[in-house]
Amino acid sequence: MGTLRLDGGQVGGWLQLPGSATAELMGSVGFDFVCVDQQHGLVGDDALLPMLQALRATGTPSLVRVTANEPAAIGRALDRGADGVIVPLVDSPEEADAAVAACHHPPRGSRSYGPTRVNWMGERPAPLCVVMVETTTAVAALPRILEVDDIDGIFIGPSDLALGARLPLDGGPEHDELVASIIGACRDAGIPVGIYCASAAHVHLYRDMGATFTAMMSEATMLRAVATEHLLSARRTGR
Ligand code: 3PY
Ligand code: MG
Repeated sequence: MGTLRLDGGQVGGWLQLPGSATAELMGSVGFDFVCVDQQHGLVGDDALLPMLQALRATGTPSLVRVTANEPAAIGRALDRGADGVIVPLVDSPEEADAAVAACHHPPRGSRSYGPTRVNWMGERPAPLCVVMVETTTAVAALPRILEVDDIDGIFIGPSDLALGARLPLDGGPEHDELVASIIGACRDAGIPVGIYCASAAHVHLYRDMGATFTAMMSEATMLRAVATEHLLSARRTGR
């Protein structure tokens, strides 16, 4: 079983469709981790458990992007055996501290003790708490967010960031500058920093800016792109 690390150029996969078979398939590809997205993906709590089991069977560490910065959502993902969580829309040090607290039992945090599955999974490292910076409010608060104890990583949401900053969704120089400033601040603070990538080219772009980890677009996006490409190619007249 691989250990979840986010500080050394890791490239992750992203799952939005419920199903243990696609989770197992993506786990078999060799990603450094795979994130199951409960915020914008279609994965409810009942589908989450078999997906985490499938990822574990392939030896791939798992992250879950939870629905919201709420202790119940974070606790349910961790009780099902996620190696860490990505918490969306964290705007302040107080919200970041609440996310960290929800990941850890007392004395560090306030996570409730209920080791149902975790009981038979054996000894494991403490779960990682990754908070998302994806609003202009969060960018303004970033220096103070980075001072919160026990944050294991920052994850940038490029689309929400663009919407909030009134920038084009497909990026551009101003968006690049904004992302580079977030990455630079995280690197200066010694905190792993990652970003969601719409293509392999974006992985290279953001890695060159200093991102320590990246997550590639979801299996749903990949499937649709490849299906469309094959259909267009099949319908093309001539060869
Ligand atoms: C964003 O781009 O806002 C994201 O949350 C990516 O998953
Ligand atoms: Mg987002």
